[in-house]
Amino acid sequence: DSIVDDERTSNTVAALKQGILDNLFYVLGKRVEVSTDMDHFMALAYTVRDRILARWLTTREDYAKNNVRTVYYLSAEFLMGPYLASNILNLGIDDVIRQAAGELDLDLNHLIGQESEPGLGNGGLGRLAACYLDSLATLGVPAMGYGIRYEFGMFHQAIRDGWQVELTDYWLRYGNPWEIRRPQACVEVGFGGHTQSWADSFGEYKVLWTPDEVVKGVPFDTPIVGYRSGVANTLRLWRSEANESFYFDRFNSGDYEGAVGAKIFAENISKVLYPNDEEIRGKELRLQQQYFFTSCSLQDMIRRHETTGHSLENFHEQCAVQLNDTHPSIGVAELMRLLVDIHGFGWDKAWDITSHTFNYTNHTLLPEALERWSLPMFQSLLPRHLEIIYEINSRFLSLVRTKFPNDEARVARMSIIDEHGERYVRMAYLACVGSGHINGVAKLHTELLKSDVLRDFYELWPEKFINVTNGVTPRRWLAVANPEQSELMTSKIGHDWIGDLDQLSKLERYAEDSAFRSEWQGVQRAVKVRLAQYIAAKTGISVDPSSMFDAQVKRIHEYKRQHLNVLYILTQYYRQKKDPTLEISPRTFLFGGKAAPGYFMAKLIIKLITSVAEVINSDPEVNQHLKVVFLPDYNVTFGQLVYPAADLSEQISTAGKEASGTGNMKFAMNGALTIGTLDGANIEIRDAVGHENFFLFGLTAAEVVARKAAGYHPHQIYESNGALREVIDGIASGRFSRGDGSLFRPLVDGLLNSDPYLLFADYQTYVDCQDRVCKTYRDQEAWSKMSIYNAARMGQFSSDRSIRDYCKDIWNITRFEIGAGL
Ligand code: 26Y
Repeated sequence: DSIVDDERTSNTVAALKQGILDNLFYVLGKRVEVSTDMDHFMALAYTVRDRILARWLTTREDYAKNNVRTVYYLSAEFLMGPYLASNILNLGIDDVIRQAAGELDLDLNHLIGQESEPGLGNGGLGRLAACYLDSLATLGVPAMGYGIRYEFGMFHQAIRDGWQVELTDYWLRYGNPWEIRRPQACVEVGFGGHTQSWADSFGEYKVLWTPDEVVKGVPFDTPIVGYRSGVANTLRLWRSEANESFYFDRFNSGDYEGAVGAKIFAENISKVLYPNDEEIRGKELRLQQQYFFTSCSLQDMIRRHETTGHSLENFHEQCAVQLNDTHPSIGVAELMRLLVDIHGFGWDKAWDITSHTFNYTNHTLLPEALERWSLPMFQSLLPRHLEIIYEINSRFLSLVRTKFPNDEARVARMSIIDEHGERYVRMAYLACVGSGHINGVAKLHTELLKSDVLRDFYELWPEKFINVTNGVTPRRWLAVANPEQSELMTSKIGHDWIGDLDQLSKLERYAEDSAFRSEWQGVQRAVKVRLAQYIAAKTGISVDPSSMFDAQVKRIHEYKRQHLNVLYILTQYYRQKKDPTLEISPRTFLFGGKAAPGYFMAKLIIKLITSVAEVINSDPEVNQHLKVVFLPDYNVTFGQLVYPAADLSEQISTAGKEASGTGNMKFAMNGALTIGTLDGANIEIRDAVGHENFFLFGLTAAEVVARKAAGYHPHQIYESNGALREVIDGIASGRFSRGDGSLFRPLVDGLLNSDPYLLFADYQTYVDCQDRVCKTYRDQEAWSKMSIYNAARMGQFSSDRSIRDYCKDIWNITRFEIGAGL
């Protein structure tokens, strides 16, 4: 195999050992005697990267040679997680690496633990992008991810006095061994300024945009290795830097403040990830970030397209651009600008290319998460783009008028410019108008897009709408995260499931095999012991691995209802206090997740969890049965520990609010049972694993709407439900806040007076369902059976399936031959 077999990078144990030692000396400049764990991690990471480079370059050459249509995945977030273990698995060099490390007296697992993850995303949306890159490379799809190389990623969360405290994430502190800076491929991006228009000598309307600021985008490339596919695609992240000529011009003319200001402006753009999900704040810097990386990426695509000898007229035939939510949707206007202003296309031709290039994935139904930018801000930052958007809008609204005559209300509803009050640009509408396909991320979500959020667009263009249910990569979330379960599965059905998750169905017959079930239980136990040790080390809390591990890990949000979980915990607590002889099955409630720094209620929910934990964990009357743990700083790395160890997965959002969820899939694949509502992908998971293997409760999305329409009165539920009243009164009394009755007042009052996420409406069915969970868990044989059926039936939730769907239904990519034979 020519691509890996030169002496320096062969995969023999001897060559790997030599590689580690060479990298330690020549790259890190350290002698073995004084090297640290971090040095060893770095040396190993470079040694693995050395094994990636040949196939990375070969992949690129193969794509160029074969003239392939390429997918460009534009995302403001890529939550990649640590690379080392995943790269080792995907390269298929686990055994030799482990041996080479061992012979150098290095513990591979310990080295893997040294890597600090690039937290360049908030949660679900960013992690989905990462899973999709893994699947694209695994399937050999010509693809590239484009995003921002934030200097500071998602903040680290500490818990002090029960409250969340945010700490800076300086993930680049020790350097990043996976990336390569490519200064020769840098591009320029303008901001602000003004436009001038004139008619040229042919009478054509021309526009010149003169920006106030020009910044440089410098690409940093990271290889994305496919699972045993021989392919390595690229994740290209842009860093903003000062443009030297701009800087020196001002400096030389004595404008020192201007020079320094320009430098600060430029360097600020890729400085930090906004830690808000699902709630927009019209911050100018955020729009700068979005335009910056989108413009860099489109310019880069055009350059690549032209250097491979293609005419820009065929751009849309060679390039499929996927918009990961509206964050890169300014790209629609930017591609028009590039084609019309820079490359001299007429409007109609440019629009034909643009509208056949983009596709838009929507990830949310929450109205507060739909991005809008105020016109004055947009105008001052992107004056030319606003003109273009007006033109797009005016042509679009003519179409609406033709299709729906005499319906000006509809025209106003659909306008890309929201004329109400302070006037805004509606980015989701720009994305819809500029895209060939619009997709939701689970069946219910797509249906709700069509009937609700994007209903007018569905009525205009029904053929644009399509569902692609999310998926997650079984490489990271099973093979890497859960080696114990993976080995057991492989011992029965071989290892093909890693690249073809439908193979897991071969495990079904083992559900009825009691010998296999006891092996399954042994594995689960071992994984739980591993997590218990970690919890003890991190928090000092000792948890019992034979108790049920009940986990809710995800961003803290009212719609996700972590506080509903707390209401159940307190219900159990009161039951136990009243009757200490009550036999309740021991449970460990695990929480993890970050709150957006400005989201007061989410922070108060964290404080509620930690306050309840303090009381319960220190009460000897209950702490034999109940433990509550809030694990600080939940991230991908920690997810890899918790998904495998959970017995029960909490997916309890208000129906109609969670677009899909992906944690639900990671848990179920790892054999956890789900307690959940009919929301997002829960519905499809339940259908796949069998209704009898899923704990369902709660109102449906339609019932939620009806209930609110009929007038919802949470206070009445409180009055009539004694157990709920006791819990709410307990929280309000200060019993869990050292006597401070005012602390949780905002939370309690919010529930009593409005309860927008219907916790009270779902409370009793949730408690009843939890009681069924307890009863089932007491029968370990029955539980294991259900657990095995869950794992065995999760094939369709592999991101490989999602990516095949995108290829077939959206990107029109049918060829997967690149690299497949390598
Ligand atoms: C506009 C800005 C504030 C913003 C930033 C991040 C808005 C939204 C987000 C992130 C959204 C997100 O993570 N959504 C989640 O996407 C997952 C992948 O599709 C879904 O599984 C999940 O239900 C959805 O909440």
